Amino acid sequence: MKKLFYFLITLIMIAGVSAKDFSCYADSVDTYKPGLNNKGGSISPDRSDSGRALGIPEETDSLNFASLGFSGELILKFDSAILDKPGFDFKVVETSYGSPSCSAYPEKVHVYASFDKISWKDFGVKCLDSEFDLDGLDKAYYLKLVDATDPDHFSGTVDAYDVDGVIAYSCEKIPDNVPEFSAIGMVLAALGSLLLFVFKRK
Ligand SMILES: [Ca+2]
Ligand SMILES: [Ca+2]
Ligand SMILES: [Ca+2]
Repeated sequence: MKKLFYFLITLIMIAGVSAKDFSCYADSVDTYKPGLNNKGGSISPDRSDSGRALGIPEETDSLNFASLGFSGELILKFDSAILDKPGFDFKVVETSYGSPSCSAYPEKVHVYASFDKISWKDFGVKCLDSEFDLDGLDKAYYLKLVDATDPDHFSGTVDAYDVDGVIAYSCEKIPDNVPEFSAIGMVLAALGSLLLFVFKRK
């Protein structure tokens, strides 16, 4: 009976600290090589701050993005890898004011993912906000976004695909880091500890 009780307490505590999937966002900029605008000029500083592609995408009509410029490139690094789970694994969020359709405003990006920044999985070209499935690539620490916008589709001065940020739907834990506890997990762990304490006092 005593052994069974200890076993149950252990189970509760394991359930309490077991890792839970969590979403994450790009942590750092590895490479930013902005292209030019469609008139051959440089992208203005307020539209080429690559740090604006990091963290939680704001998803607002504001200067929340880094423009790629035509044929420009951005490599984003994740401290904890994006994992391949069933279905889509990450979403690239683009900023175009008023959220136009792709046919109305065809800003496009060629997306690649990599575990080691040496070998890249190619996801092809997508338009505006787009979701991606790692589809067999177990995990990815790097995403490479290369502008693939056709300047002939635009009048006025434009600077191609604007990266607000990336949402990874499931990320691995960082080794030697503080584990992420789910709220219910923390309650279970506390309950397990309390039971252990009370039982031991008897
Ligand atoms: Ca997947
Ligand atoms: Ca845009
Ligand atoms: Ca942003």
